[in-house]
Amino acid sequence: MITVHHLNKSRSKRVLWLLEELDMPYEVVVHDRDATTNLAPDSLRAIHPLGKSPIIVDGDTTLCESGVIMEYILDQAGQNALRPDKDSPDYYRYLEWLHFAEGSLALPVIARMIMNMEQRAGDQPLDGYIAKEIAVDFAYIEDILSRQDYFAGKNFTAADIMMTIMLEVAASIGLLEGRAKTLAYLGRMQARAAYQKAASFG
Ligand SMILES: N[C@@H](CCC(=O)N[C@@H](CS)C(=O)NCC(=O)O)C(=O)O
Repeated sequence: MITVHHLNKSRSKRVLWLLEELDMPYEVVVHDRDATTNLAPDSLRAIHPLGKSPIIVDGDTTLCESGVIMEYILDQAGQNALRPDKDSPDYYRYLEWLHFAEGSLALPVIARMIMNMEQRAGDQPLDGYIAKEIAVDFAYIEDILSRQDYFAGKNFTAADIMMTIMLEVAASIGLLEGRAKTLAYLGRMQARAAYQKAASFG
């Protein structure tokens, strides 16, 4: 059985959400962020040298990186639920969004969040880079969601789970203001029963 090492308020909600959507059995070990630094505790480093969440353990396999973990779980599920068939025209669109969440969107969103916390908004050249990335990325996302219900097309996929968690962070620092389609999409995702079960772990 898969063990999910879950850090509160973190990307491991993606993994719990996916397992809930697939109705797969799993165990959860909860790790709490350090109250002062907000970083992961040493208990996560004991599982994997990077000490970051999510981490899963399944028998002899220990994996980090949420996108890879999503693919691993979908392979274990042994069906093409929650990702398009490989010969579908939506397949590479699905992979694009699955990777976009961490490969493109995470850096400007997380950097902006940290700069806001440290009251360093406006520091150049980083702030200029972040502002440009955020403007381009969220205009693109709003356009896609004005034309289709889900990132990979007509169906809900694991790419929606990857994207939603980063959109939540973006919403929490006001980056979705005025993005009506993106906000409506976020509300629909958060209303899913499997999302709510995952969110109940904190
Ligand atoms: N790209 C990685 C990012 C992992 C990551 O940065 N996780 C954060 C939580 S969202 C973390 O563990 N932070 C605590 C720390 O670095 O101490 C993924 O998608 O899994």
